[in-house]
Amino acid sequence: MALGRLGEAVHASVAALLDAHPEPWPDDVEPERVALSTLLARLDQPVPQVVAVGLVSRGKSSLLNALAGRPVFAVGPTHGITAWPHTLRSDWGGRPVDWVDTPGFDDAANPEREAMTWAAVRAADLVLWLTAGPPTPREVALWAELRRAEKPVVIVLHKQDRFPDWRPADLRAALGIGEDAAVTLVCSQTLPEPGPPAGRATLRVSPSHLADLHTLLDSLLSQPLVLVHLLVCQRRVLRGLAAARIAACQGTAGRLRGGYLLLRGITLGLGTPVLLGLALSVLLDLGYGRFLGRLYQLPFTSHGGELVWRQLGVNLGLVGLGWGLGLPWTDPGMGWGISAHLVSLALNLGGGWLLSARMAVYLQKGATWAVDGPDYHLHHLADALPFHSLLGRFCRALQVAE
Ligand SMILES: Nc1nc2c(ncn2[C@@H]2O[C@H](COP(=O)(O)OP(=O)(O)OP(=O)(O)O)[C@@H](O)[C@H]2O)c(=O)[nH]1
Ligand SMILES: [Mg+2]
Repeated sequence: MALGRLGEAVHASVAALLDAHPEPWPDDVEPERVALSTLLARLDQPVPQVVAVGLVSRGKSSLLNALAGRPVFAVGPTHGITAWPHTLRSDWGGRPVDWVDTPGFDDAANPEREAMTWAAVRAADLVLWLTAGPPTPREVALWAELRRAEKPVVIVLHKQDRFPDWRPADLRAALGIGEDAAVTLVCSQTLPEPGPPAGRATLRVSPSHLADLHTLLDSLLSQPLVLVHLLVCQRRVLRGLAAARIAACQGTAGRLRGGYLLLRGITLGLGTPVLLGLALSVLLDLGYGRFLGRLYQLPFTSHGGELVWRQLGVNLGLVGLGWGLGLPWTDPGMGWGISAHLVSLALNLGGGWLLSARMAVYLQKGATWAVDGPDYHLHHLADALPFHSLLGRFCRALQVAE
């Protein structure tokens, strides 16, 4: 699917979701709903938001000044110069981009700053995580937290003048980042070239110190970062709604399962002829799935259905096995005649119970895989993006990480 058409399809699907869902939204989904409507509005004229994060004094403000081409963000040698997030819009190869500067995560004297930085991360489409030299324990923990934020991340090995031997492979090893992880590492430094007259706010950074980052951003900022962000957010909303609906329907779902198992037991466990048993097994299993889907208001999708289909097949096998145990060649003298019915009953109830568990998991996981759903769109988007690009890898990794 072409990117333009994909964007339109995503827009329509998200708008329909926001319109269709009756108020009030579940409390835990409400923040994501607000984020989703903000992102939908941003999609009309997408300006990517790039946030720089890291511990204090890693050079976040210096780097953003260099990228924006203006000394706008305050810089200083002491910790905690940036007190709250600031945004600056500038031009990148003819396209607008919003650079967001943030306070350091580890400003112990001002713990509220960390929360502000996480809020900026949640709102951003791309994260530049600045590190300088070998990671501290806080940075190791931070990597795990950043991964959970579901953002495309560029790790910047900054201050290369001070740590010239500290290379991406070293940081990968220190943080345990595999080659297949959806993250890109680049080296940079923004130490101004010597010689600016004292007291004048100048910004003279050698372009070669930022060359790799420039090349990477040239490619990333021309890709649909806002669209991907919107899809990730829609995914969280749909999952939240599915979980809330499933929790609200627990009582009815339990009764539905009880009725299904009772019917399975009565119709299949009492010496039913084999062909009738096989037909009834399929009808009961599919009928149960259909009712459960309606109850949860979740679609039947192609995603993750294999386990359910396999269980359906296993259940047919169990009907055959139960019937076979009741045949005359089994030894009636050992009381196997009655036991055969009990075994057949147990087999059919067990198969039914397993199917009900698998059906619930399948429906919940499939909540985002409908034809106009976010996982379906992310799947197509990943195909449309260059295979090795950070964004393409990010889209694919989201679906593998399930
Ligand atoms: N050696 C070296 N110093 C740098 C580099 N980039 C920035 N600095 C210096 O590092 C110090 C901190 O830079 P900032 O840009 O203020 O760092 P920050 O991460 O925004 O700091 P906070 O806002 O306090 O969290 C300043 O003295 C910068 O001049 C670099 O590439 N190499
Ligand atoms: Mg700063």
